[in-house]
Amino acid sequence: MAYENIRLEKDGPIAVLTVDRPKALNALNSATFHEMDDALRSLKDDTRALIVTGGGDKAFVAGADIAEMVTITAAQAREFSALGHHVFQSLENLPIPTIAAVNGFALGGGLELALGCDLIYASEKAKLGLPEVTLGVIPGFGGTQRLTRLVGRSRAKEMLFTADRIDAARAKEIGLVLDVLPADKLMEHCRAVAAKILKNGPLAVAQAKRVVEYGADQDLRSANELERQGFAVLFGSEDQREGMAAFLAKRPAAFQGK
Ligand code: CO8
Repeated sequence: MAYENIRLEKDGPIAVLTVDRPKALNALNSATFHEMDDALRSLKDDTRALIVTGGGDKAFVAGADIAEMVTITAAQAREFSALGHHVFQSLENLPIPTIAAVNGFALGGGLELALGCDLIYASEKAKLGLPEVTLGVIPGFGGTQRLTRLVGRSRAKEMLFTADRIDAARAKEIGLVLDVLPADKLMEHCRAVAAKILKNGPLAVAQAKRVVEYGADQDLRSANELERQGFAVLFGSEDQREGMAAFLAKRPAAFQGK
């Protein structure tokens, strides 16, 4: 599939998905979602980390495309919402670490996109918010739920009700972004984090992601059971033998992802 609204670039084991409609501040229309869906499906086993960012120098993603939504019916809104949910859920389900490099405005659907990633880093220029109530709607791509799980109900409600755009420093303060970088260092930082993760056992990283994600929705006992299973499964892998043998031999591990 040829892409008109996104770019997918490979840099060794790291892929970078850029939402690239700078004239509309990278707003997410249906075509963009379909391209993102295709891009996520196209990732092969040799991609071991994904960075998501926005094209141009102003926005990560300024939301769902308001021009596309202005006249849609409730049924079409349900469809559009389902499409966004599907794509962000696919992102969350990837067995590799995903990193949002929030390089500018991350509003509405843009913040929801970042929330679908495992780790969120922001540039000093970033502004984050959920302005949907100013448009007479609410987030429709998982934002009400993922933001609440990340920062707690009270802060999430504050952002949802006030529609305030917060800066990156404030977003870090409330636990929404992990770190704030100068604009020209953001991608470098995200690549460095990805590279650090890539040194570790890929099956172990995937299990860690899986048990955190699935466990977060469960009671502690069930979640701990998931951890026990994930832990045990890894003892059937060559990576576990290699990781522990390398430690004892005082050499770096050479993980194969097997
Ligand atoms: N959708 C469509 N076009 C957009 C969007 C958007 N979300 N954001 C910006 N644009 C366009 C502008 O219309 C403008 O186009 P043009 O040059 O043709 O007039 C261009 O991008 C540049 O934008 P501005 O001139 O407004 O740039 P400023 O620097 O003055 O302002 C802002 C930047 C503050 C980011 C401003 O553009 C803005 O407020 N954008 C809208 C932000 C917003 O409200 N986002 C939330 C949208 S709703 C949503 O994301 C979730 C809905 C839930 C989905 C449910 C499914 C049914």
